Amino acid sequence: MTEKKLIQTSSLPVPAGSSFRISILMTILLLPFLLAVMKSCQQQAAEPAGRPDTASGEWYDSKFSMFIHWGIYSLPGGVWNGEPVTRGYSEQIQAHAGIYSDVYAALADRFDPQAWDPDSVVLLAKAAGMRSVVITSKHHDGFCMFRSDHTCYNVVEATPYGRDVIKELAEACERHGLKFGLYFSLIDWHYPPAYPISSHNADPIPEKHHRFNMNQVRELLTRYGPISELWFDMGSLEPEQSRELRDLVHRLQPYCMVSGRLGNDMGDFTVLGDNEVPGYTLDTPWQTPASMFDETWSYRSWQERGDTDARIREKLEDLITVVSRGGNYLLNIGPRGDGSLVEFERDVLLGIGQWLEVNGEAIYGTRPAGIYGSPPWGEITSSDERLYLHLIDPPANGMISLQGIQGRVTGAYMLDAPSTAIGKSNPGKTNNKTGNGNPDGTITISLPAGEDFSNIRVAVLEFEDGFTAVPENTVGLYPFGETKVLGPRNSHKHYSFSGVDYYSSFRSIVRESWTVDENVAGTWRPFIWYTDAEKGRKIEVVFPDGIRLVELSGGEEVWHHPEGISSDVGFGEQYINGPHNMRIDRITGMEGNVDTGHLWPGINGREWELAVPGQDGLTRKPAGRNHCWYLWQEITAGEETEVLVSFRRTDGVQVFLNGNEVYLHNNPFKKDLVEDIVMLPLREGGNELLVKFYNRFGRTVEFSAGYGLPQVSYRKELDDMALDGEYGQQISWHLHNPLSLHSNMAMPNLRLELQHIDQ
Ligand code: H79
Repeated sequence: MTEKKLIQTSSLPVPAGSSFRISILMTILLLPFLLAVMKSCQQQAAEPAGRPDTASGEWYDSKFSMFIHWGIYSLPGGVWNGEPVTRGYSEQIQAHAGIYSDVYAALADRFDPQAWDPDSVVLLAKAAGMRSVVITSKHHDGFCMFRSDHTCYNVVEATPYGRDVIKELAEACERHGLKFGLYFSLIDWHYPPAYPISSHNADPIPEKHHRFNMNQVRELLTRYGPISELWFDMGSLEPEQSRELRDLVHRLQPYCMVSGRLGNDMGDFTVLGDNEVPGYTLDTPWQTPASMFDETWSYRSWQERGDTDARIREKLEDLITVVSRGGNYLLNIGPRGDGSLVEFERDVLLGIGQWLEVNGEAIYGTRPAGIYGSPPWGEITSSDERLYLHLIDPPANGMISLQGIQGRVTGAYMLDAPSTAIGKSNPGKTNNKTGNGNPDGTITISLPAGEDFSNIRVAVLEFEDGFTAVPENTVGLYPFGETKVLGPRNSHKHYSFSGVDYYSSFRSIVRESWTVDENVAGTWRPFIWYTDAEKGRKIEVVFPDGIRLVELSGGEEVWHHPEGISSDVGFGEQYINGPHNMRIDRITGMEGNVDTGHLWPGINGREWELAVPGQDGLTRKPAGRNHCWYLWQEITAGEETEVLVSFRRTDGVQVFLNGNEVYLHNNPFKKDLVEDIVMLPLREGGNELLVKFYNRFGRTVEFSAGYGLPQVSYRKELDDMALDGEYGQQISWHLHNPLSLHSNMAMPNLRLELQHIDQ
């Protein structure tokens, strides 16, 4: 089943209705930041080879590539014994039609694709505006489209065709100036030491199979010239296996980008779900793999293809949306078993190519605009001096207003007709929200009247000296007498996509930042606050005047409930509900705001029951893989206060307080039991706690939400921070030497207190 989701920006602890905006400066600063983190991660790794900055930079800028699913499964094309196989993808027909392995392998005897022409495939990719081609070197069926010394189940030795498909396509890419990448399945239905076929394709990889994969990856990276990306897929590897494969690729080809489907956050770029278009911007290199049809990746003869123009439009919108959130779009074709291309797919690619021919400037090399969420009329990409407004659904009156953009617009025109000026009003740049001119940073444009906007067109805004997208959730430091607190409730979150394997991946927080909404100057004394959840870890606190490397230890103890927690907080019964088949970061029918009222009296027909914990406080419930249990509790507070809760659990936890997500984390090291300590900001009166406990690898979920832990935070002074009065000054923090670029910070209770020092 292909997922096709526009995930709503999940509820964050901010006032309802506010939309975040982040500074474009942040976005511009982003790439060097993540490259630096990448570097520091690699310094930590055992392997000496690092990923040169240019590799991820070029990869990040390329935006659009061709994916090809082609193998011996293309011969039956989704038909077995004369019947269409409707279950599963056609590249997995062996599993879904229940074909004996010797019968399936005999397909190779018939593989003689005389219509395959690598040059015309590469030229099609080029005409589509794609910057690289990524082909299946080996899919789950284990059949290799390259010559291998480690199995003769390969195109050169086992087919009448007898030619090395990977080699010839690599050469064609080289000839026509496109980059070349390889898909490689980590599972294998033909290799006896591997796990047998399962329904989910995410089994562990036995050691012997892992060695086999290592050997084949070595072949792929030493025989076919430069490989731009190695697209590992599926399986569920141990952290050490993922690391070993990643290090092998880095050592053999320092410029090759590794896909996140390798698991355990070992990818150089992270890969979202198939066809998943996220509703949020990610701050690390990422990609959406997209199939032409939801039902299959490889050729399916009986596929209903529908209207070409509608498909062009759909894929173009996804390309634009992915790019506006910082990602790359990898769009698939599935050639026939004889090597010919499907005309429909070719036409779709050519249609996208035509659009890019005119509008490519708004795609290649661009960055997200730094405006959080999407405007109602489309998407925005940016370069240093320009904003590109992709008009997917422009308003009938042609009036578009952009809020929160600071900068002087010196030109506005349609990208497909640069001589047509667009009406604009922009009172000019201001550096101070209390200053003159354009206090809200509002820019209004009126699109040329009487023109056709039924196809996606791009309006360009040109700025003199660039622009700043002013975040809406800025923090103010006036008046100086008050203590200011920066924390998760007023931060801007920087996301990646993290996980142990395909099924356990979720939106991770890799950095938090705050933008000062005034051009203030002066000196502040900063105090970092942390709890036992963060104790012992190291963070980098980035102030405008430099970075502080902070070890979270020592400092003064501050007790939150000196009279005892139950003196001012009341805890209701804990109710539980489950099991539900639910991914780690999804909530039944409630993407976006979680109104727990919807959960009563039951969830999907299951009633709530009282939690009955064992001696150790843990509730144990049977749960299949990817199943979860919910816990609900009412907490009443005499006044606004904070309580520290200890959550013990197995593979994942997602915490909502009063409908807002306050915490989400997985189990990166596959421990038997993980403890998270989360500070809940309670409001006066009733509060609703809803927690989702997720199982990935076990047979039960074990969980508790307890309040018996010491209600203490630690407050530690940092070196003074100086602000120089520039507009848009930023403060941020991230982990020092994280396991990887994508690792969840999982530090929900960090706070920064700022006290102004009178000079
Ligand atoms: O190569 C493509 C897929 O064949 C491969 N990844 C992409 C790029 C892939 N293998 N497994 N999965 C993706 C995830 C498995 C999804 C499943 Fe189902 C959904 C397994 C069971 C439900 C749909 C129906 C696919 C198989 C049966």
